[in-house]
Amino acid sequence: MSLSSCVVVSEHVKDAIKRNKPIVALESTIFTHGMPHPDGAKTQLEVEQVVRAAGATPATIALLNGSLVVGLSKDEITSLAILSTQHKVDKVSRRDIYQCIAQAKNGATTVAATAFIASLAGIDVFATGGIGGVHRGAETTMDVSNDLVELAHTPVCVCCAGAKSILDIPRTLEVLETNGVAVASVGQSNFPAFFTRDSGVRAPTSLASADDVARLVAAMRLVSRAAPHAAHPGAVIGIPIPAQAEADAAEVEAATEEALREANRRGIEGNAVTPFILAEVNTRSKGNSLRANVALIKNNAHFAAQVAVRASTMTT
Ligand code: PSU
Ligand code: MN
Repeated sequence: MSLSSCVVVSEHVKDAIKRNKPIVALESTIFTHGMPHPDGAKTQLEVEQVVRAAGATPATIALLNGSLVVGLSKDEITSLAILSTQHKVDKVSRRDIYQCIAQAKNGATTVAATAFIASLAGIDVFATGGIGGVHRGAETTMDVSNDLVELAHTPVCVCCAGAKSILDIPRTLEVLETNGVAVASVGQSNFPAFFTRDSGVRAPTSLASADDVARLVAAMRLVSRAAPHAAHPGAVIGIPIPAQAEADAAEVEAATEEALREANRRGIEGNAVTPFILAEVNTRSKGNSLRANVALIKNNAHFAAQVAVRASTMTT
């Protein structure tokens, strides 16, 4: 193991970095642990296409044989998805990275691990479905996603559809505030709720367009450059799911309640909670949650690509 094999940036991403072209980082847990097979791999390849069509370079991030890879190829995305059906892909958040490298394993990166690896490669615009957050009942379980901690010291702008209603959204926003993370909703005053457009909770800032978000990214770059040795927080941008793709809130809520009870009954814990709930909600909503999930991730990828394109003209 050497430093050069630790972080591997693929040729197309290297080229985009060298030429100061816009790049959008994409995570891998969403398609290995967040969606059933083969929908996950299919969606990921389509999401990459959405990014390209909007003029940016997609960089899907994962650990392959213990290397941190930035910019998976189509074949690598497909084979990671297949390996995950054989339980040969770990869900990797920050705490799991060392062990995954040490054992030369394959790992699908969460928002936290993806943001960290993206920032190592100098990429600071990132699209995903939803971020992890404070779980319901966290006042006793203390289940707070590592995503919220990583974003406290990693200046990456995460474009997402908010946080799922499986989470406690007001407390998630509280912890983001505690951690100094910039939070904004797009086109409305309330933070979105993943499957539905409105969480009922006001976002600290509301921005009108990708242009406004690009200006925020430019400011984040400026501050990071002003104090290069300090840690800097990132940003979470909540983009509401398109109205025509919005799920039936009552149906998803009922499915979520049942899934949470089932998780409790089966004693599901730790990093298995989020994948379990996502799968249960999908089954119980008869695929409606998956359809909404696919639509919103593509919408976020399109938005993030526009942000990356605009931001690349604002900073050098
Ligand atoms: N939320 C989703 N889909 C996902 C995830 C969250 O709607 O796939 C994944 C992301 O990778 C996120 C991770 O970073 O779950 C959070 O897991 P945990 O709650 O264990 O921190
Ligand atoms: Mn957790």
